[in-house]
Amino acid sequence: MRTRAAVAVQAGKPLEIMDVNLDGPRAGEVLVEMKATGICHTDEFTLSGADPEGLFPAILGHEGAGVVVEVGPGVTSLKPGDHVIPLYTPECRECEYCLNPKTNLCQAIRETQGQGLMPDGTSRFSTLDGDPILHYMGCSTFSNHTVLPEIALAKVREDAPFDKICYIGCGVTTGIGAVINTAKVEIGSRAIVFGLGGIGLNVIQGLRLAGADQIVGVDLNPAKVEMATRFGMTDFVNPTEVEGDLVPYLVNLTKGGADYTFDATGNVGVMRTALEAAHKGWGESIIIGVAPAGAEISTRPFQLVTGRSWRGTAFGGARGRTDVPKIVDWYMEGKIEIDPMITHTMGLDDINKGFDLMHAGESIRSVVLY
Ligand code: NAD
Ligand code: AHE
Ligand code: ZN
Repeated sequence: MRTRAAVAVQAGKPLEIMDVNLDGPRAGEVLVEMKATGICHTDEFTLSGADPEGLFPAILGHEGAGVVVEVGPGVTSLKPGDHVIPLYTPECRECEYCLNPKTNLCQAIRETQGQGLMPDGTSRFSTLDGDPILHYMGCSTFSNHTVLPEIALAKVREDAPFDKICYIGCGVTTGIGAVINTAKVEIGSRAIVFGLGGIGLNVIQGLRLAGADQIVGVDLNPAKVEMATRFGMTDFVNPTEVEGDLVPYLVNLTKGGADYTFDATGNVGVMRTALEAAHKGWGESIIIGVAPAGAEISTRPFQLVTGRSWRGTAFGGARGRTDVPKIVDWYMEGKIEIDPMITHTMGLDDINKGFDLMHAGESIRSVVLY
């Protein structure tokens, strides 16, 4: 079939909106009509050329929601008409990783996914001239139609609005999951969240759900304060307004260091600050942010010797087919909020405006409506 997509033709260049060819679903695959997709900082990270796995030309986007149009041979858990959220972290329920309760990192299709290909090693997308276009994170939600493996789709309730639940495909689940699944934050904890964007605000929302007593937000952009306060931030720190080193300032503010700190910036200097602002003896620092090719983290080993731990999380530790439908329920039941964080919507033709708003620090989440 022919569909319309925003194609990343080259690193550092705006997306090009064009008609593309899309082959139908093969064995174990599903054709989905996208209804909405969020724009995550990771899309910008890959488009910028900073992603060591970044390949071009590709159709980016990994935060979508849509409807099943057709299923390939052997697909049993989905049928046309089902409402779905694509999963960049699939859940096959069979691999060594899925069978280990310590991780959500299903590896069943990770190798081909990282190469921009479907599990059989080929792409379903091509230009109208027949040149292949690569998939991205196994999702390619910046296309009106896309093909995904069955194991990379969560079936969700049909009364949930696509333009809001698409955000559960990455930002909401990553932020809340980092608190609940990865850190397992206890009631009464003190926490610091670095970066109050689309992910950090959901960490804050997760901390409030978990019953944290103190939720410190750190960001260079004071425009983020209002929204972060609305979601539960108790203290705001702008590093540019702190005299001297940020670490002792934060340690003092949290009465000895935070029980949990979260990096949602992708800046390795911030990651070090986050680790060192965690409480001596027991503080845990969780890395969420994705850092550019070649970047490395460092600290004095003494920081770990004296009881702090450094950890990371992908997709908030969530097992997508199991957990995503539950998070959609939480939203529909009013347990979590999404609507205020979706600050801008646009059509696919204007998708580059969403990236501009992100660069300018003016949006939390932009959502493309098909
Ligand atoms: P965003 O652009 O919406 O937000 C980033 C925020 O960080 C902004 O508010 C910005 O002002 C702030 N910031 C930047 N530099 C800072 C600094 N030095 N100190 C304090 N604040 C600073 O981005 P997002 O969509 O929220 O994504 C955040 C990070 O999380 C990105 O690196 C993204 O790639 C990553 N991410 C990771 C996962 C995962 O599964 N691990 C999932 C989604 C996103
Ligand atoms: N390709 C990058 C890493 C990118 C990365 O860490 N992606 C996160 C999801 S970010 C969503 O917005 C992730 O899930 N990582 C686990 C995985 O298997 O990719 C690089 O550095 O090579
Ligand atoms: Zn994302």
